Amino acid sequence: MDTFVSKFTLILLIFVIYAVFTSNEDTIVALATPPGEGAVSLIRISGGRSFEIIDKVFIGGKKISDCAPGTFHYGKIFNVAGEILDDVIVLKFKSPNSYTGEDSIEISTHGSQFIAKKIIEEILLNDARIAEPGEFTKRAFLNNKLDLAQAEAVADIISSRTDASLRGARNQLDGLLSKQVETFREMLITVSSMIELELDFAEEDLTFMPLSDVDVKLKSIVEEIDKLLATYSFGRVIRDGVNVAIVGKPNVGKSSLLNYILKESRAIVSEIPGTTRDVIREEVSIDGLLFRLFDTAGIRLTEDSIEIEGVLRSREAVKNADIILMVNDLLEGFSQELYNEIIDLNGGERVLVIANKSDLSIEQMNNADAAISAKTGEGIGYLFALIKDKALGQANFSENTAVVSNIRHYNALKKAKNCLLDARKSIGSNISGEFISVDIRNAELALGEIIGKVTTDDILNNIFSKFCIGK
Ligand SMILES: Nc1nc2c(ncn2[C@@H]2O[C@H](COP(=O)(O)OP(=O)(O)OP(=O)(O)O)[C@@H](O)[C@H]2O)c(=O)[nH]1
Ligand SMILES: [Mg+2]
Repeated sequence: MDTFVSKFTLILLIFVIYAVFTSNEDTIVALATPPGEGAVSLIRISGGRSFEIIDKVFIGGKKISDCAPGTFHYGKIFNVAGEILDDVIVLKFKSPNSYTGEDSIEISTHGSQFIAKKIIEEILLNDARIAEPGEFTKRAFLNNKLDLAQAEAVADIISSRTDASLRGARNQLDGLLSKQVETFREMLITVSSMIELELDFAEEDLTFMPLSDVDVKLKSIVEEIDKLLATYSFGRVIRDGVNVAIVGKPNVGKSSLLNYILKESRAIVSEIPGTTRDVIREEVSIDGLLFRLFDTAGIRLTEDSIEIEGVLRSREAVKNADIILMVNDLLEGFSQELYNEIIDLNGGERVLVIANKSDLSIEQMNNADAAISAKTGEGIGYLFALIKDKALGQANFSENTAVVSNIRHYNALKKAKNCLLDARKSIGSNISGEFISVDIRNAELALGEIIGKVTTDDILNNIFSKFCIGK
């Protein structure tokens, strides 16, 4: 027995040592600034041998390994042949007080891609390896500097192009969503522990939490999850922008509207119907929101094979749009036939009916949501207010509200909600506590996926491979 135990301990020990070494053994390096010429380039090194490596290539006032953490040092980087590669500033971070949580070095060089490449090559010769995309952030996650939702927010911050998307990503990086999810998880863990405790003491007939109380708790968590789920349409819009398809019959002024919004003559405008054949896609930021506009070919029956293809593409644009601007010529009136077709393609919720050319007539068009003139700009401000309202929905959003903007988080929340609904159903039909607690545990696991309490390599690789190298 003893020998078995000691053998087992030995195997365990070897396993632990192996795990520790393989997880943190690699010291990684990458260029953190975009490739190309600039004022400075920043090279990042992270891992257990960062200080040892920098001491081999850098000569300054003193050895970096002897310097205090959080200090920067001027000096020169040399190659193995003893040639100077560049004058640099080296910043020292000591674990755990760094982005990755590991010992790290940042080297600021002159902003030349060539110099950066030479320095990185030198570092690679000293037993570091090139970082994979997102590996610095992945290490930050693995070292508990960030949870998974926050790590994803880092990617969103980098890619954000509007005030709204930046604010949304900041909100997530600051941990608003994570905190909410964590609260739900803790509540669920408490509830399921109570139920499990009760099962353990089944013979004593003790009650730790009556099922009616459990049900009340689950109900309130489901309601809170519903509130979070409801922020998704809003969150997605602020993160990804709004796809707006401009559609209508030929010659109603779709391209004129696009040009007016862009303040440039982007699409050809003519009095000949059937001018636009392709879908023209442009982006514009209005009031801090990103709009992706799609000007399309006028929809009509035609013999012209190119125009037929154009009309097919118009229909495709309708299908993929968040908002459809159905443009009508005020003088010709509303096209019921086209409206029906649009509803068939994408439902009625997303359509705004527009009467264009209001400068030509004082007539009103029944059932128009907005009357505009693509020539004078009249009514276009109001139109954008409508578009924004429709796109953002009724979300009650303040700086301190958690917002779901990522489909992965949305799906996990839905999964959690469904598990809780199953648990409530079981409570309602007096099914054994074991089943109830399994559902609650599953809900808790689904929530754990959001912040990375439960992950698989696939999930992590999928998330971090979307980052750039050096982040
Ligand atoms: N007066 C007036 N004319 C307009 C207005 N909008 C468009 N037009 C004119 O209407 C004609 C058609 O405009 P376009 O913008 O090319 O129309 P379209 O819907 O893109 O047409 P297709 O690409 O052929 O489907 C042009 O002669 C424009 O100058 C408007 O608000 N007022
Ligand atoms: Mg056009």
